[in-house]
Amino acid sequence: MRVLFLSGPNLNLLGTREPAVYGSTTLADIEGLVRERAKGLGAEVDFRQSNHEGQLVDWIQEARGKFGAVVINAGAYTHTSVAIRDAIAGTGVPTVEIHLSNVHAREEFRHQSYLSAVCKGVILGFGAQSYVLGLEAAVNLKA
Ligand code: CA2
Repeated sequence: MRVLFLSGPNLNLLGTREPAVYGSTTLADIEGLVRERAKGLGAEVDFRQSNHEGQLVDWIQEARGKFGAVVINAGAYTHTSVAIRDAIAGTGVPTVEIHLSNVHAREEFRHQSYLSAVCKGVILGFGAQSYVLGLEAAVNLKA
């Protein structure tokens, strides 16, 4: 299966700031972990990051017919973006929502996700492993 990984705003800063919240692993390190696991699962992975909401929407739309699943950490857009929610719902590509941190143990404004209701499921709170678990969930999705 081909799986598209999308990471949203500021996740390019991982490993460089706020290590107490997000750890010291960089997004490139996480991509390496995901690619290693993908080999074992026989999955093909495309790994992208953008700080721009519209770019994420474009990539979700383009996933239709090209990827079997999307795994998305939309970052702060999780809590604000009707546009990303509509893109996930509109394209119909099965999507797994992931987060590094346990957003429910954090500020109230992070407790709401506009995406969860249109995703197959949600994985959160496991740091870099959330991405690997997201891949495992994606390859095991039943249509
Ligand atoms: O826990 C997650 O994965 C989040 O999606 C991360 C987002 C946050 O807004 C969500 O509520 C939960 C923030 C990503 C920003 O990452 C940074 C990394 C290093 C330094 C600054 C920001």
